[in-house]
Amino acid sequence: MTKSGRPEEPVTDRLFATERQPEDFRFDAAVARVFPDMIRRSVPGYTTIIPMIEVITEQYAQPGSNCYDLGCSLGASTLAMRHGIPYDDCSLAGIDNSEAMIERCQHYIALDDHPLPVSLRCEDIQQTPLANASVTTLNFTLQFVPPEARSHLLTRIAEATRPGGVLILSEKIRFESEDEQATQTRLHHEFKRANGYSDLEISQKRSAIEQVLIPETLEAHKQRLKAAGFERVLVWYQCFNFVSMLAIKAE
Ligand code: GEK
Repeated sequence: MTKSGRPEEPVTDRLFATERQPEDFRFDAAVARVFPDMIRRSVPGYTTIIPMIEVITEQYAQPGSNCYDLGCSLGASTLAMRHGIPYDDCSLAGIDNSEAMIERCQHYIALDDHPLPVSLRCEDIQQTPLANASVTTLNFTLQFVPPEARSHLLTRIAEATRPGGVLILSEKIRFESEDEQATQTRLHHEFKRANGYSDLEISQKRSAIEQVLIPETLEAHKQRLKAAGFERVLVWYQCFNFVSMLAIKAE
């Protein structure tokens, strides 16, 4: 924080640029500080997905409903939802269990002058109360929830969703075929290289994140979303091993 109480300006992600002791990745203050740069240079399609969350929200938000951004980080997807919601009687909540993220997120929400109030909650999305939802977003967050807890969370979301409401689910995925897994992973690493990450940064980040971010196949996601209570699941975006799905509850 600066003396005026504002977060320091976001900076270029160099967290893995020098050799470091292996340690699991955490969403701490150092990560929160570089997060806008880190996610833009690491996740293919992120800069397309965010504005499309606004478009999708506009289509599926329902008057008098609640909208949730689960794992909101610094609020990029929360702000997209805020701008997409066409009703002033909706409520919007951004939830993240990283204090460092929520603290900075408050600042970004305050800088945005849209009138719809946003409530930010520093909570675990596995326990956070959900009700009367029309649009819920999990933009690259479910992948950090332990796999054995994912069904329960998705079932809670589906139960809390109104008829015709949706879940936007973006995830890093893995592929059944070893060949495809190797090719898509190589292309993702090339994307990171093209965005200025060195081989050392790519390999150290990979080791730090592999026990924390557990990707699953597209088929596993689709089946679980349907079992959780969504009628239809469609992929609306894919670039390499990153996808975004729209899960729709029956009318
Ligand atoms: C964006 N959606 O910019 N409870 C609450 N938050 C969690 C949990 C949990 N159990 N597990 C992880 N998180 C954002 C990007 S980042 C994606 C989301 C990434 C939070 C974690 O603290 C982090 O802020 C976020 O989920 C994942 O559109 O870093 O690849």
